[in-house]
Amino acid sequence: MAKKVLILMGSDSDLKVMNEAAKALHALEVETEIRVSSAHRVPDKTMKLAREARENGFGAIIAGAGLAAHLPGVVAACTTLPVVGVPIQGGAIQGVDALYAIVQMPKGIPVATVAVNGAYNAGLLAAQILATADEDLANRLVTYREQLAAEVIAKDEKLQS
Ligand code: RP5
Repeated sequence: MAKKVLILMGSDSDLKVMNEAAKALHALEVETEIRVSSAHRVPDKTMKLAREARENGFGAIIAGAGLAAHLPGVVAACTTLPVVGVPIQGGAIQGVDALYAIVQMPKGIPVATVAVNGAYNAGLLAAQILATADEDLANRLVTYREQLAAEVIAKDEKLQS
């Protein structure tokens, strides 16, 4: 059975950004589950979601958080599934704090970090991870890349006309 992607976020205020991850995954026909679970407000729930993710059919986790963004690291500590972290823009320094918190994981517990608000790329990266063991998904990713290339070529041709 095809693996799903668990999309976690620290607050429902992150939802607008994190929906982009679901959008990327749904376009590639990957099933998702979206959950709000703060690492500091509901730590036990967060750790349970991460610990049970593999047995619940997930092949990768995307975790988005803002400010002192420890959610992706806590999630990564509780599972050996690959975790993609999304720093969310906001607060006094507009997500630079979240970026540093997520990208600077100490040796041993990695989190693959995308750009501030880079949830769409997080979705694509999670799909690419699943595609290492799913040839149909790998083919859909090739089609997506071909569409991207065709769009750039069409824009260039329009400029020349
Ligand atoms: C983090 O704090 C969340 O991920 C969110 O980005 C930020 C603000 O949360 P709220 O105060 O909007 O719930 O935990």
